[in-house]
Amino acid sequence: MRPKLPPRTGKKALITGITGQDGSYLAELLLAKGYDVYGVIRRSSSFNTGRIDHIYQDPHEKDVRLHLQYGDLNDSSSMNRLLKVVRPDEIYNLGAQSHVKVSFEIPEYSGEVTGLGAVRLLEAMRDLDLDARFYQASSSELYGKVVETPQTETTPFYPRSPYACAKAYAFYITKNYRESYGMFAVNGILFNHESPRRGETFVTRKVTRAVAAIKHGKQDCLYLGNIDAKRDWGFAGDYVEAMWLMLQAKEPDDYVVATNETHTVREFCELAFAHAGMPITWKGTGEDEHALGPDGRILIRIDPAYFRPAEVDLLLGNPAKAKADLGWEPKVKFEHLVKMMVDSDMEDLKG
Ligand code: NDP
Ligand code: GDR
Repeated sequence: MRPKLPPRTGKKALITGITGQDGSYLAELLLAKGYDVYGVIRRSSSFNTGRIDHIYQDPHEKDVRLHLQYGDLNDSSSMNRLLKVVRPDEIYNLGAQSHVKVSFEIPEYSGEVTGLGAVRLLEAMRDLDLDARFYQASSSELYGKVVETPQTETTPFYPRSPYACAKAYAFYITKNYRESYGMFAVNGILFNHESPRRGETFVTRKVTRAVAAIKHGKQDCLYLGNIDAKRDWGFAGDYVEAMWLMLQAKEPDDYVVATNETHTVREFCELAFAHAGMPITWKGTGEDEHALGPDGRILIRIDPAYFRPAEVDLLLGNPAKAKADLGWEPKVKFEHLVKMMVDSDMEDLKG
């Protein structure tokens, strides 16, 4: 059942990427704060609203707070029209071709959506003289090749993929519009954040889904790429609060949002399989490395097809500035996150 909503605040937020992992958590958060939420959705040949179905409201109902509108970040006229009609107080630009590996296959398209998408919104705001606050979903992928750790707001960027190059453009154009036109436009430099709603082809969810499928006898083996990559993994539900806090601040600024803890993909697998009662042991090296389950079966193998042309080896973020200025801190710890995702995938498979 849909949660009961508080009285309206009169505030309107527009979210691009509402059908994605973060968009769905952010929409829940804003509805619970009494916002009217306008979500941009894309036409698709099959339903793509699975993550927001639980908060969907029939437009014929009374007191509708969640409004879904067709649009596309590649179509400036649709962005212009939406901003003109809605005139939101806050804009959260979460829409993106967000898969790093896939961006090597479709670099130009990734640049269009993930990079130029931001300037289409900012220009629409300028054209309409819209006094809205703008949040850009920037990424720890900007740091790319390791220059220093932990990474902070002052660490130089070194993008390592077409996705990260596009995000670098979006980061700087957001900052540039803030400095050029005095807009309240900010970047959240968010490190990896996961949840049971994480896309199925990102490594964490790929692992937890495989754990559940292997446990239920529906899959034999999981194939992975670089298991030595290190990531600073947090919980998406915590991170959308940081997005909102950034737009409530007195002054616009850019913030790192992270846990200040890093783990390898290998460690993620160990925890996830162990939580499902299948502790693993690693054998072999390089591309022949594999993980054995408690009964000696091979549960994980390496497939070089998942390696990237250029890898980001180590991400570790220091969120001290977000804590000091916004009072933001992550609540969910790594071990809890892994268990939450495994439990959810186990439950799904039972269903
Ligand atoms: P998802 O991949 O789950 O969601 C991406 C969203 O963007 C979907 O709603 C998708 O729509 C939408 N989208 C894709 N292309 C377009 C387009 N051309 N026009 C409009 N919308 C489009 O991403 P996350 O929720 O994980 O991430 C949200 C944002 O934060 C992204 O910008 C991502 O790059 C960034 N980010 C994510 C991090 C993470 O760890 N999750 C960390 C740092 C930054 P559809 O459902 O129709 O495909
Ligand atoms: P990332 O997330 O590239 O950090 O981008 P992803 O989960 O795809 O990869 C994390 C690390 O795991 C390694 N890896 C694999 N990755 C995938 N997807 N599939 C595999 O089989 C696999 N095996 C090993 C990768 O090489 C990588 O090192 C995510 C996205 O959400 C971006 O949009 C966001 O900006 C960043 O996080 C922060």
